[in-house]
Amino acid sequence: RRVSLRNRRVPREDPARNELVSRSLESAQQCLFNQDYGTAFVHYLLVLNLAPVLKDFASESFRFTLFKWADELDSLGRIQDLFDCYEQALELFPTDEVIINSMGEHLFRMGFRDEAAGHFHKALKLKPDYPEAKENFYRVANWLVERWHFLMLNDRRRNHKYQQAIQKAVEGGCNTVLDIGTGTGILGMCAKKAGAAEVYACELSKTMYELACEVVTANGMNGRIKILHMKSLEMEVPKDIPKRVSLVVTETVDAGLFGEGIIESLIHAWNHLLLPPQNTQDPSRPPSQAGRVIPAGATVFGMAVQCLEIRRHHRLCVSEIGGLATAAAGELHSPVSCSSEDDSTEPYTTERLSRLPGGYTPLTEPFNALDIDFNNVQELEGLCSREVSRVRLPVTGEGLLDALAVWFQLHLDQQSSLSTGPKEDTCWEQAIYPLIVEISCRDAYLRLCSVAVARDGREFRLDDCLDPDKPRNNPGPSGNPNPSLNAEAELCSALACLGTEQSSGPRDYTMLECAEMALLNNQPYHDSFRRALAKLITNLKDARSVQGPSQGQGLEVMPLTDPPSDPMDPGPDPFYVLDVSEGFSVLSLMAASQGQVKAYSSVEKTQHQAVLRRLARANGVPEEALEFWLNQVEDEQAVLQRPSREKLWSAIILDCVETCGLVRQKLMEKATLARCLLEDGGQIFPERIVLYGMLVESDTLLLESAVQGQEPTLGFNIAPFINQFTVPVHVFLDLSTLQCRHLSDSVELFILDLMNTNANYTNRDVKVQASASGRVTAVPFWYQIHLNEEISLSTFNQDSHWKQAAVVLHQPLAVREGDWVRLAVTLQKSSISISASIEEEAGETGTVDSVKSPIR
Ligand code: 44T
Repeated sequence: RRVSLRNRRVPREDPARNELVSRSLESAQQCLFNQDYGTAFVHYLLVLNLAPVLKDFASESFRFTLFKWADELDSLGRIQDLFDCYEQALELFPTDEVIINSMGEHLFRMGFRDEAAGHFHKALKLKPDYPEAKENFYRVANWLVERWHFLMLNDRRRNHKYQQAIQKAVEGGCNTVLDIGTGTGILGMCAKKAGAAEVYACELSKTMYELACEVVTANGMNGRIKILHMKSLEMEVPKDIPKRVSLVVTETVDAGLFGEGIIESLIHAWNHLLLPPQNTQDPSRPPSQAGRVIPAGATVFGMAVQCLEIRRHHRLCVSEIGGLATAAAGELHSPVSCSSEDDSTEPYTTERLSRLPGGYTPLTEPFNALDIDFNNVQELEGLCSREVSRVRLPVTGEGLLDALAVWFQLHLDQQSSLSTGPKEDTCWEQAIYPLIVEISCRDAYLRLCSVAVARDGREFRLDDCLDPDKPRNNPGPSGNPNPSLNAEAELCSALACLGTEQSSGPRDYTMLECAEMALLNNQPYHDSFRRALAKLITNLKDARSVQGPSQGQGLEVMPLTDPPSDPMDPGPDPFYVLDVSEGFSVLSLMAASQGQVKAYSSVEKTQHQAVLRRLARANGVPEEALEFWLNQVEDEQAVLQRPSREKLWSAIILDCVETCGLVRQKLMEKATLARCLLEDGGQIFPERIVLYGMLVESDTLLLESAVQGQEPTLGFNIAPFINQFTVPVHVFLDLSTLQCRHLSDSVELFILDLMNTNANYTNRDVKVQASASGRVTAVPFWYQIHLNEEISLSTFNQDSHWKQAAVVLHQPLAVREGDWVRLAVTLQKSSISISASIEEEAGETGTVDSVKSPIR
């Protein structure tokens, strides 16, 4: 689309400039035509900077050029250049939602999730109905405002206890307050409301900081609380706050207590931001002249547990996967139980023990692991250099030791505390320290030989500590002469000191994500694939043997040996199988082990490829039967375009459901492409997926998705602000343990046919009958994955590595038993939305409005 500049209004004053603009625009268009995007982009930049009046006219070609050039830069690994281009583009078009969204996608692919999320949010604010940005935003909103914010703000008891403690402190004389990690500003507002003269708050997350500013203004405290967008560790007196404060309030604690850096923050606060502590010998100093912290301290508890659910996410539990012996895989670890060079990995995961599918068995009583006084800076400073100590734990139940569960009590002040324990009615999760070695607990004591907790590439070994019979050849520098003394406090200092231990040297292991580990342990999954692949190959062999001679192929089925080197004797043509699963997958190897198959794996990491090679060797799969796709193809776009025409794929394995319970992005596009690359009779695995769902009433899901009005948040107006980050789809749900009432049977919601992508629809109305009366708050959903006509897998299954997801309805829908509910299901791109209404039956009109109940 070329347009002559003569028709455009360009300032006439400067003919040379006009000439330059005109020439550059022509060059830009010519380069675009020649697909020389880099040069086209530079020309466009020049044109639009010199003649902004052309922006409207050229915006579409400019964007097109930018995206093409960015993709090129991306595949060349020129990341800095890529982002520079976006920056330049945004200088010209600062409110262009398409450019902003696209930059977000690049950021996301590079792993800058928060920044990506910020871009999607911005694009969506500019254009609320922009579907691409919406889908992207929903997928990442969780990073921007983590879901626990909703839970914590909905937790009346926690809010109330904090409020009381703050109010008491302020009334007792602490009148200058700093809220560290203010989130939405709630604790700072409590202090102000209690009458504190000066209140400061800091928050490191940009999104949360901006939210806090909005919230504080909406609550009429604008200018009365000074909010700083910074980490408390960077704060200085008098630069950021005029003088030291008498009270620090904070809830910067995660499930493992220390994960948000509270120890470091408090040490810094005591040294730089707080007045000196009240001296117990000389209590004469008035509270306004002494510093203190809420919470005043914490007690950490631990408990050894057996838990299959934890085990299968952290270590390989099977000796055979889909017919392949696993012994040769070597040591496989989850990122949690194994050491890592990456400092950002934590030594624990978190789980709500009470909601673990299959439950857990305590193997010991809870033990007191550590007491910390947040008002004692010497103690805080000493914590990290404390020596590792030992503990003896009487075993109370027999079982396999899978993990240590850890939780804590937060002592807000002398009177009041909050507990995050597994038996508590709390929104908190517990920290899970998976243990590396499988140990049985047969008699009265744990028998541990080599149990360890690893962190940051170092290992904390429990062996010496826990085996009472083992001779102590190396008591270590602490050399505690009396191990029975205060034994429990010792394990804990052990926990507290995780990471300060010396490294026990590099070890030979491969790291897999928890979900990848659970996938390997998922035997039904692999057996199903094995059977489906075997069936396909048998069918194809039969088909070939019928038409065989005409194709010049042998009738006999021979195992694949060396690649046909002699052109006169091509041997039987192998069947080509491509596995494009994300992450680690052994499906390609399973295919290769069928014989007469040449399998391509899209496993990327060299360590993972090495595991597959080891497994291949150990299972007698010839080396050339397994290839790694990405070693050969630089351009990701080309992945599905091999092999050459005459060697079309017999099977392409697509990974269609993410662990979180959502359909993979671009699944249908991939299926369309894959279908074009299949040989006659070839197959895409799976050929079809069917979505199922059901009606449920679940308050838990509501509490996790939005702040439920003003009442839970101490009367402060917070909900409308943080609820901008509500997403309608909940992911990573354990449907089997979700606290909910089922209000219907499960019902088929949607079918995705991967073998005939044109046959798919995007909207569907489904009628489902309520089996009980109640309020429908959500529609959890899962998938039946059909590999072929006979073999299918459910993503809602005990052994599954998949979690489920749920659409939370915009407004709960009241139903009576027997009512018919109409679900309008939409699958746009790969994101699902569902709305529900009562199906009006003939003669029953007029009752519909009366059964709809708005949210509180
Ligand atoms: N999650 C709990 C952890 N911050 C709570 O940016 C419990 C998880 C949880 N700001 C399920 C349930 C639950 N200086 O906004 C955050 C964070 C900010 C700081 C300034 C600092 N030194 C810090 C440190 C952190 O503080 C806020 C709260 S952190 C609380 C984490 C419901 N899963």
